[in-house]
Amino acid sequence: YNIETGLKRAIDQHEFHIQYQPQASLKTGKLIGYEALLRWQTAGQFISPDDFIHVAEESGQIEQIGLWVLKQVLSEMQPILASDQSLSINLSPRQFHQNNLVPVISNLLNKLHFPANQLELEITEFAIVSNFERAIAQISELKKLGISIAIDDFGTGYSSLIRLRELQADRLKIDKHFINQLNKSDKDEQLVEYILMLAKNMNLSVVAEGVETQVQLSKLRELGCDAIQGYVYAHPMPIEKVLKSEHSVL
Ligand code: G
Ligand code: G
Ligand code: MN
Ligand code: NA
Repeated sequence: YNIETGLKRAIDQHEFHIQYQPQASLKTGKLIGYEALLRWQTAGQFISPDDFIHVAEESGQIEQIGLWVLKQVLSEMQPILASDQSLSINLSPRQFHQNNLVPVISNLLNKLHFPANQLELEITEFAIVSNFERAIAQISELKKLGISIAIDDFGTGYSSLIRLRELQADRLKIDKHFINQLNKSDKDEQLVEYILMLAKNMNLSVVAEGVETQVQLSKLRELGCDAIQGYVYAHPMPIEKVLKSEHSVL
């Protein structure tokens, strides 16, 4: 199966949909927002974004796909999202560095009446280090619109801590690899502790990703982490389920 060829038809054939994964505050235990996660089902099978995003990134198809995601997520969540909740959307490196990204997003927010201060864009460390000067400028423009910025997969991308300070990001998302190792590896526990200290020092809030167990949860609480996302709270779910669900408190 050729992914690039398949992707050419994916939008027109309605093969994409979005799932939403709830995030909870560790202070209040309450739902604070959702991350939008792209899903592709084609020829009867499910293909993971891990397997197609990089293909779309290299072929350039990501610009069109990314635009579809933005439109879809902002329009379907606009009537649903409560005013104290946030919505996070992933941007690939190429999409993030796209020239017209800021005006495109600005126009979409206006047209769809989506409040900019409830939108968070997730950018990987790689997108930042691949062109640091441009990343600073792009983030600064997005923030002028009122949008928040999260650094995704934090801890995997070797971004320099000093340079992190220049970025004006709002949140760090600790990669699930480190969370998975909590209570298995002392080194990873120290690393998580260190990331939390660093974040506090820079006034960044922290979300731990891929939290699966109560043990991880209480460890993160003890370490002062702000929020979590993971199967222990909720799995990614289709919009119909977001509409119907009454969210449990952690
Ligand atoms: O939800 P899942 O584990 O399948 O996601 C796998 C990876 O795909 C994650 O790293 C996630 O950031 C990425 N991803 C999911 N949806 C999107 C999207 O809409 N755009 C981009 N660029 N990446 C996405
Ligand atoms: O964008 P990012 O790389 O952060 O994507 C998060 C990924 O983690 C998504 O693919 C999502 O489906 C996945 N995920 C969410 N919660 C859990 C969890 O508790 N455990 C594991 N293993 N994966 C998770
Ligand atoms: Mn993400
Ligand atoms: Na991540």
